[in-house]
Amino acid sequence: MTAAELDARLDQLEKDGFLLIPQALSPAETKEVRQRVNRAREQGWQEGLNEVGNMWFDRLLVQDPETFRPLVAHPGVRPYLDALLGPQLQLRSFRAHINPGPYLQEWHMDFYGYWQQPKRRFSVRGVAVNTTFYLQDNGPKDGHLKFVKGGHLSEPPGLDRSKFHGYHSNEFRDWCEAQEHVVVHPMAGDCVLFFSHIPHQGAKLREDMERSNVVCHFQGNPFYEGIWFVSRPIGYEGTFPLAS
Ligand SMILES: O=C(O)CCC(=O)C(=O)O
Repeated sequence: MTAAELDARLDQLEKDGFLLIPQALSPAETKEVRQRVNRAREQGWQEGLNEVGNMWFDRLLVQDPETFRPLVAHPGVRPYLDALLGPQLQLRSFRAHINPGPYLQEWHMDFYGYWQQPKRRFSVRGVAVNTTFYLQDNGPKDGHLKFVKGGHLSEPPGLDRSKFHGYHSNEFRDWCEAQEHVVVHPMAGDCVLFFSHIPHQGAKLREDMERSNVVCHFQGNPFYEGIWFVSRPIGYEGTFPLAS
C-alpha cells in the first residue's frame, strides 16, 4: 500500500467511522487463534456469558501470550495504527468473544465516555479505536456487524449512565435502532478497525453458526480511571506496541 493509498483509507475511516481490512490474518493464523479461543473456553477462562449471548475473555494475554500477543498491532493492521497514533498508541484492553448460542448484541459504544470527557485548558479529546478480528465467515446469511451511519460524528441522545441497566432498551439504544445503518460482513481473518465511540451491534443470523472474535482496544492517551468505557485498562507496562 502506498502512502497515498493509506492516507485515502484513513480519510475513509474518518468519514465512515470504520474500515474493513480484508485478510488481516492469514488462514493459518485465523485457524490457530480460533482453536485457541475455543481452548480458552474449554479451560473455563471465560469471565461470563451475558444475556445477549456474548461470552467474554479478558485475560488471554496472560493466559496464552504466545497465541494472542501477536494480535496486538498485528502486521495486518499495523500500518493503519502507526499512521493514526504511532508510538503514542496504547493497548487499553484485550477481549475475546464467543457467541455460543443465539446472539443479538445490544446497541452500544465501547467508549461511552467519548462525548463527556472533561474539557480543560490543556486537555485534549482522547480517542480510542478497536481492531476486531473475525474468526469465521460472517456472510449475509450468517452474521454481521452493524454501525449507526455516521454515528461517530455527533453525540447520540440518552448518554446518561444512570439510564444504562443491563442490556435492556433505553433512549440511546432505541435511537440507535431507529437510525440509518451500515452493515458489514467480515469474513474469517478480516479485521474491522473502528472508532470505539461509534455505536455498533454484532449479530448471528444462524443460531448454529460458530462465531468468535478478538478485540484490541487502543487509546491515544491514557484516560483517568472511571472514564466510561466498556472494559477496564490492563495497566501500563508493555502496552505501547509501536514505541521502540
Ligand atoms: O461483531 C460483534 O459481535 C461485535 C464486536 C464488538 O462489539 C466490538 O468489536 O467491540
